[in-house]
Amino acid sequence: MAQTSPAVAIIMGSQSDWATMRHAAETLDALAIGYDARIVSAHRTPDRMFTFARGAKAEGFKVVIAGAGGAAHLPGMTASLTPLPVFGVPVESKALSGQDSLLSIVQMPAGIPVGTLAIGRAGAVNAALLAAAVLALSDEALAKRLDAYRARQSAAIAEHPVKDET
Ligand code: RP5
Repeated sequence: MAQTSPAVAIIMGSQSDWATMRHAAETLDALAIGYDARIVSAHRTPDRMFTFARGAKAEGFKVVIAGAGGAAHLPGMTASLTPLPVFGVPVESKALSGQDSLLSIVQMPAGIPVGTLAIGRAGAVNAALLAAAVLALSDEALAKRLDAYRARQSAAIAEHPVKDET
C-alpha cells in the first residue's frame, strides 16, 4: 500500500524547543493527524531551512508549524519560501519570557503572512488545532474528530468550581 506523507511539518529552531513543540505533536496525535518533526534553524542551519521550505509542498506537507525562540526568524523565513500556510509558535525564551519570540514572529511586514499563536504551550496546542481546522476543510473524517475533540473538551469543564476548604 502506498505510504501517504504526513500532512503537517513541525519544525523548530533547536532541540530545546521540543519541550514546547511536543504539545503540538501530542495534539496532532490526539486527532490522528500525521506529522514529521524536524530541527531546522534559520541561523544555525540556513541551508537546511532553505531546502526544507523550498521542498515542503513537494514533500506532501499541507501545513507548517514553526516554533522558535529569541530572534525568531524561522517562521517568517520559512513562510517566504513556501506557499503553504505557516503557523508560528513563539517559544518562551529565558531572557525575555518569549516577548522577543512573539514580536519577532508576529510583526511580519505585509505580503508574507505567518499565523502567530500565543507564547509557549498554549500556542503549540493551538497551532496544531488550527492546522487541524485547515485540513478538516477537505477531510470529513477529520472534521468529525475535531468536533469530538471540542465536545470532549467542553464536557470536561465542570459547571461549578470545587470549593477550596482553606
Ligand atoms: C532559537 O534559539 C531556538 O528556536 C531556541 O528557541 C533558541 C535557543 O536555542 P538553544 O540555544 O537552546 O539551542 O534559534
